[in-house]
Amino acid sequence: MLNREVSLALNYALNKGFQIHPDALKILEGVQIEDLQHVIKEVVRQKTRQKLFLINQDDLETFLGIKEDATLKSEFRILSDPSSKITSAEGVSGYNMLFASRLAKLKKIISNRPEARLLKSISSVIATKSEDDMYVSGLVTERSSERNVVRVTVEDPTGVLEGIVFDKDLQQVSEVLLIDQYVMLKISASKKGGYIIKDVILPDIPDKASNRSETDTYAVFLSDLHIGSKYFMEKEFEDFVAWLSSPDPIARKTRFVLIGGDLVDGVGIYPNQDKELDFPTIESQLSKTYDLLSKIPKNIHVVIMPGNHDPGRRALPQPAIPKKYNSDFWETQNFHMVGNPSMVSLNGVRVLMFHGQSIDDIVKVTPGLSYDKPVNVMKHLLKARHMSPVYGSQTPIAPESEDMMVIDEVPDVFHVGHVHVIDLDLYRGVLMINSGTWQNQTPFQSSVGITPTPGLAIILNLKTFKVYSKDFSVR
Ligand code: D5M
Ligand code: FE
Ligand code: ZN
Repeated sequence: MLNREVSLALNYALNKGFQIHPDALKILEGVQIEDLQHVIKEVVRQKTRQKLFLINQDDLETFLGIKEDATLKSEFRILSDPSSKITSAEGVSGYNMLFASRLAKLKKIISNRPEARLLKSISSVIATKSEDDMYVSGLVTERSSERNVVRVTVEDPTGVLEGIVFDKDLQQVSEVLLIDQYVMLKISASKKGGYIIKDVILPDIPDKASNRSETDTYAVFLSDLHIGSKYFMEKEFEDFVAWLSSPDPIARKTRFVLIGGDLVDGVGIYPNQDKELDFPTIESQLSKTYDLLSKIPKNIHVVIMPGNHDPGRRALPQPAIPKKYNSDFWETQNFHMVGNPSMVSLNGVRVLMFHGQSIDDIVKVTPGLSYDKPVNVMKHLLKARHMSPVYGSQTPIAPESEDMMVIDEVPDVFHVGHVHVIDLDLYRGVLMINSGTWQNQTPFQSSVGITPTPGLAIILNLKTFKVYSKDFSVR
């Protein structure tokens, strides 16, 4: 059904003896209502002068200045994806391999630091009993604060060492260490026995200039659609998808849409979820999702990564949403199904996508971090060079032989979701984006005090790194 304004514009042209190509009609539908009459009259006037009585897509695009830019680059590549590497090692030996891999990978990362040359194994440090400064590294196994001191215990394959932090500034760094996170410690043996921690060195990321696209191509960052939930904002999301086909100059240059997990609300994810669902099965939720996403123009790469509400497996790393639930996603040319976490390249800009499940564990135990500032948690992950360090809390972690949650390569953009709150910041040249949600506040979220920022799309110019947000929420 054409809306009234488009019908009026169409009739105006038909009455002047014009034919209108169906593709041109699509463009007219995207023009702002108040501009329609002006646009059609001008195009008719120009074409009458040329004595050409067919109005096609090209005429309108030229007039509106939105002609598809053939020089605009849109190169998509998947740089890393856990899906094919998932082996599902099992049990205790699996976890031993996982932690050995974590230690080896992070030790390699920290080896760029000058102090790393002085690293000794924990057993050899214990054996020497020297009062000189020494360096050890390992995974944090305990951390406690009491009576003005902070204690930290680390473990490497040779042994376990507990140290005490007296320095106030260093206590602040130590207090936010996460269990199972990798650290390097500068220590010395105290005269009374035990060890004093004199420095805490994190793997961290180096300061660097980011890779940029050669052309003004745009990418949109989304997550947490929760399709199937009663609280999914269908109308707003449809408006967003329609905007991608509109004459808006940024929409015309958008070539990437990244979805960072929780596409669907899932089934049996939380108690009594069935009462909050519009679509009661995974299959119906995914088919609704496909209907909505397949309206995204075909010249846009759509990257689809799972979250904790999507099917596949719950434990990290998660494989891409399996084909057996809905093969359409896998058979659509411009759709790219990736696991969680994945690194993709958009015109050379490297984007690390991670749903963000571990944020729950980290917020719970870390002073100063909260759900309303998710980028601060993301910065913590970048410093730790690990996306989900804490084992045995809320976030399930699979016993893989390789720890794929280590941040091996430093991205240009770190895209996370899960928290349902839009947030942005820059850390050492890395643009951190938390992409919010398309689900209204749920009763659960309101009971735990989470105020989401739904219905906003974050849009990045991949050349200038200028960030825009577009609000589709109806207030
Ligand atoms: O997560 C939606 C939001 O709810 C996000 O901010 C995390 C938060 N969340 C999820 N589970 C919990 C628990 N168990 N306690 C506190 N906060 C939580 P989503 O993954 O979309 O359900
Ligand atoms: Fe979510
Ligand atoms: Zn989530």
